[in-house]
Amino acid sequence: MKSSEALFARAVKVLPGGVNSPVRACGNVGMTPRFIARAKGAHLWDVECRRYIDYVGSWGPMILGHDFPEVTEAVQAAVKNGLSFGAPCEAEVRMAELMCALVPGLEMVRMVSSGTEAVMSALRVARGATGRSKIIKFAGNYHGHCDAMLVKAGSGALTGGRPDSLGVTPGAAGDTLTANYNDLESVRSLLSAHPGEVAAIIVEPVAANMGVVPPEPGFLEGLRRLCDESGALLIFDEVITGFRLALGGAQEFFGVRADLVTFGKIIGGGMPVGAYGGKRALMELVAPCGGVYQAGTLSGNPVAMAAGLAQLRHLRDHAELYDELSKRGAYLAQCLRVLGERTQVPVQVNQIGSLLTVFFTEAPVTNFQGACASDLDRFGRWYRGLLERGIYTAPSQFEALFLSAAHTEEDFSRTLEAAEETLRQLRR
Ligand code: HOZ
Repeated sequence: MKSSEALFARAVKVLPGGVNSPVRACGNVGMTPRFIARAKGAHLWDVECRRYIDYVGSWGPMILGHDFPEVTEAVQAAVKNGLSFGAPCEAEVRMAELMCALVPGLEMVRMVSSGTEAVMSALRVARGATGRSKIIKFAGNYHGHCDAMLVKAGSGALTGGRPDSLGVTPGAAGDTLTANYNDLESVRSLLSAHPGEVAAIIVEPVAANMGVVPPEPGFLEGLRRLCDESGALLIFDEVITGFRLALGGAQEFFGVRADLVTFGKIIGGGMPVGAYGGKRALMELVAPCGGVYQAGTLSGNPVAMAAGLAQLRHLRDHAELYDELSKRGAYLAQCLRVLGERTQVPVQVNQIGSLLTVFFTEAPVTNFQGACASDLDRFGRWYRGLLERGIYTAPSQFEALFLSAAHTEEDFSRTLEAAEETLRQLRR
């Protein structure tokens, strides 16, 4: 029989760290990764046929669960007509129409193949539109791995303890300014230190790559105001929150409008997709309409579009799912807090909608410093304890747990049982 250990031993010889994306290597939680053979609904099976309740959901896109029939059938039908044309197809028009109908303020959208690509392109549009160079980002926010965004980055960069990457030149990072999440004053002082120079403020409207840290009341509204006053554009990176927090993403959820929005994997239902969009006047700057160049052979790929369309249509037609997911998220978070008290392990459970993170610290986590105060040794033991008990979560303190519509009450009670047993072990 195959084993994850044997596959990993082969993998490290031919893939850096044995993986194609760092966090999943599981090194920081003192493990080697499980190799996954298949997935269905809320469950994953590894190559040794062990079953797990999945709270990673491919890092967000599987909001309806794995192998969701409408999505799988749409992919199967599309595949029969060809895998890639490198030419326009009807599905990409339908996809853009649907996204513009569902997302507030979205008038035009450009499909790309990943969230990283979406962000780097949106930044280029912002610079092209304003004629300015500097970008403000927030410590612990993660916007993919384009050079300019690997400054105090969250997610895998933070997990590996290197929020600033090697290989990024001072030139590429020199126009990136870093503010503190949930701290408008830090943004104001950067804007006053660089008058007329800031092209955009880019933010994860709910930070989910330093663990989940929701915005404090007034924070996003304040960013909107500061952008309006300074002439900078506001970019919401909705790679995680788009179509997850609400059908219209964080803009709908918080009632704050961004100028440009980036999307990622969720709009592909599990296929590799991203997109960026916004007001017509901004998006008409993109080639071939305007002078901001951006291109991609796989952009608008017919199979990825078919998967994404099926998922977004289902979400549109069953929008009540969002309330249900939020209730389940709040229930799980509350139960975990109670378990923390019962077992006397200090936990902070941050939750919003179907996103959740357990931090191991006494103080509420509202920013990067707070997230970094979490006890990482405890987190590692927490991760391993859950995994041993069949619960598959992100192998990093600085990522989110994702709930899906496929999780059942039985999944939750098994999860809470595993959580209680694990927390009791953490006390020692
Ligand atoms: N670190 C990324 C999620 N925020 C991707 C992790 C992966 O796919 O391994």
